[in-house]
Amino acid sequence: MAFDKGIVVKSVGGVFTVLSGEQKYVCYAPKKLRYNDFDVLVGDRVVFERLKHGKGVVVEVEARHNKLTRPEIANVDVCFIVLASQPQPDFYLCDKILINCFQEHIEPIIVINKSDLPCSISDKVYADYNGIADIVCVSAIDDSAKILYGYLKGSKVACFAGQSAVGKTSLLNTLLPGLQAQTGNISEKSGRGVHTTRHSSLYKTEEGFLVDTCGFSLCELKNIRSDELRLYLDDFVTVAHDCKYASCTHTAEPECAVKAAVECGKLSKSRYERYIEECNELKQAEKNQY
Ligand SMILES: Nc1nc2c(ncn2[C@@H]2O[C@H](COP(=O)(O)OP(=O)(O)O)[C@@H](O)[C@H]2O)c(=O)[nH]1
Ligand SMILES: [Mg+2]
Ligand SMILES: [Zn+2]
Repeated sequence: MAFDKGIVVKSVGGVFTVLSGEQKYVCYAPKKLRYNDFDVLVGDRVVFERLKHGKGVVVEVEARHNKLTRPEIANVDVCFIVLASQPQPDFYLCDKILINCFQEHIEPIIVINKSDLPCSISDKVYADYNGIADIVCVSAIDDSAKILYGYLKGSKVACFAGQSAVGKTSLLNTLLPGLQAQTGNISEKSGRGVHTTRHSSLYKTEEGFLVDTCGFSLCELKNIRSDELRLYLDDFVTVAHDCKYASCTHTAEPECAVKAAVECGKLSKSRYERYIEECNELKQAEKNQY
């Protein structure tokens, strides 16, 4: 028997396309691999038994380092958080995606798209996010977006996330010339509707892989408690060592190093204000649970 390793790039009705080297195999998975968490997902690294005629059987699913729910996809390494000067950036959403990336061990890259247009947001983006994530300026209508391939080196898997109309689909089309997904403002509202019924696939690029559906689940905060939110903001965590209380939430506590850093301009004030708002939002949601 011949065993090979590969990555699941497509899944439709229990048929998995596994890419191994340059070769694709049409694979099935025995039932025992297909219960709950062991279900085989796009993005899974698998061991499969090679059969004749390009077919195979998945025999093992490697441990996942994360799993997104919308789309259902395993082992996402990188998230391109797309912003543009048009439509006006939603930094609040950007923060949420960053928090989710931190929680899911995904490397966030802030992508300022539409840099062919007069751009007024890069100063603001650098002021808020410099040191938290890499920041790159690109345009989906020229070759500049190719710089994003660099983040996929080592067969990494990347998805796009961000508000509607910033150019996520356009960037995908630029980076995957064969894909030609629909651009515009087609029913992408909150990611429900058309897009959830579609199957997500991985597309191999010159370097790693791109997910063809945006990471909608990265746009909402889930499973994070208001008093733990502070632990998911990298820049706050570094400074918080000097807070008087180890459990300081940087709100009402005395001798708070985070608040001091905001006062003296070491931490972004607007980012702090959004943190407070997110905290309150989570607190409210916690209250509503009871
Ligand atoms: N000028 C310019 N327009 C862009 C760029 N990227 C996307 N657009 C336009 O912005 C609109 C929304 O793009 P789309 O890719 O559908 O955004 P999505 O909702 O984030 O997927 C479309 O009209 C695109 O043609 C860009 O880099 N430069
Ligand atoms: Mg789109
Ligand atoms: Zn504090």
